[in-house]
Amino acid sequence: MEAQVYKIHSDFYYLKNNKGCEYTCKLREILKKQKIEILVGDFVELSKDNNFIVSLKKRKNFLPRPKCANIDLAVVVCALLEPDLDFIQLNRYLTFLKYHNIQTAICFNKEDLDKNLEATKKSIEKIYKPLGYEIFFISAKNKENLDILSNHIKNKTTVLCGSSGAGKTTLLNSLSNENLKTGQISQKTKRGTHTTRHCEILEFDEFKIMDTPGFSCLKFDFMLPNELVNYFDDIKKYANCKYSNCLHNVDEKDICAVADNLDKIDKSRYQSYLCFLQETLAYKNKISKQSIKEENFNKNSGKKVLTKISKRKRQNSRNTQNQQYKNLKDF
Ligand SMILES: Nc1nc2c(ncn2[C@@H]2O[C@H](COP(=O)(O)OP(=O)(O)OP(=O)(O)O)[C@@H](O)[C@H]2O)c(=O)[nH]1
Ligand SMILES: [Mg+2]
Ligand SMILES: [Zn+2]
Repeated sequence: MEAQVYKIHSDFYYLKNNKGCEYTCKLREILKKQKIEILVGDFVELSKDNNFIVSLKKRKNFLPRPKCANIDLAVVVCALLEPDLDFIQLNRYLTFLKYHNIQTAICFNKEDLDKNLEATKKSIEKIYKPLGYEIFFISAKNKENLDILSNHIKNKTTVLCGSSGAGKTTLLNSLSNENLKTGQISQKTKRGTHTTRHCEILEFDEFKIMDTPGFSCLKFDFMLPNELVNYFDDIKKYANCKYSNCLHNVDEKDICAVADNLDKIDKSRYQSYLCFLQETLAYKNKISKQSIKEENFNKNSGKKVLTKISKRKRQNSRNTQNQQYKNLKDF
């Protein structure tokens, strides 16, 4: 029988089939041996006695953070205030989701706290509307403007992403009349206090929604520097530079076409690009060193170096994905 994982807690997997029957299962040893990781949202096959997960069905997509699979829509929730809106963090989520090819909307929450709401809306829409994002301004706590959002998530499996304290659980509670635990913003750090600890799908008549723990340490330490611009449409459209390997981080207008058009690119978007670029450069540096070390080790130990293709060419998460698909096929 097929069922979907809606929660994982230590070694236990909580599942529901399409008739709404619930099961608590463990993983078959063979899946553990094959290092197949089952995520919330995965469709799996159960053993005859319904006590074990025996295989994983092919995924439509997946996210390594928050760990979940088979997502129709990601909604990035960010607070306008308390904590202050952090554009770099927001762009981090958006870039990451674009990399994973997941349709994304942005929900700007806590509009009740913003005294200059109209001006805020204008400046935000100017940046994110041209990028094609569906944008919502809401107050999850006061249940303001939730209609359009609930319409947008109808018949979809939606994952709520965003930093701790943004109001993801409050939003889920308001959309569904649930009463999941929410947390206060710390007076000291002005951040959330990591109230939600697990990823979980909640199923309602018209939608499925996943609450996730907020996290902040998402880094672009899996991507090569020249790839990053592909996830910044607003920068890429000007990236017709003198040298094809330009990383658009030089301040020389006759060399970099992006530098030449900086007045047309939003400052915080370009700042985010430069920030993530540093992380990709650090990654490239790290894997270059590693592959030189490995090549030297192989030479010194008399091993034949079979391939000159260094790890530089590889991307961790895509590799992991391919591996998982390969494991599935091998079943
Ligand atoms: N003023 C105001 N406060 C809100 C709103 N939405 C959420 N909050 C408050 O923000 C705090 C954090 O909300 P949560 O829903 O726990 O945030 P979260 O994103 O789930 O946080 P984690 O579970 O830690 O990732 C709580 O004190 C909420 O009452 C809102 O629309 N307006
Ligand atoms: Mg929460
Ligand atoms: Zn350039």
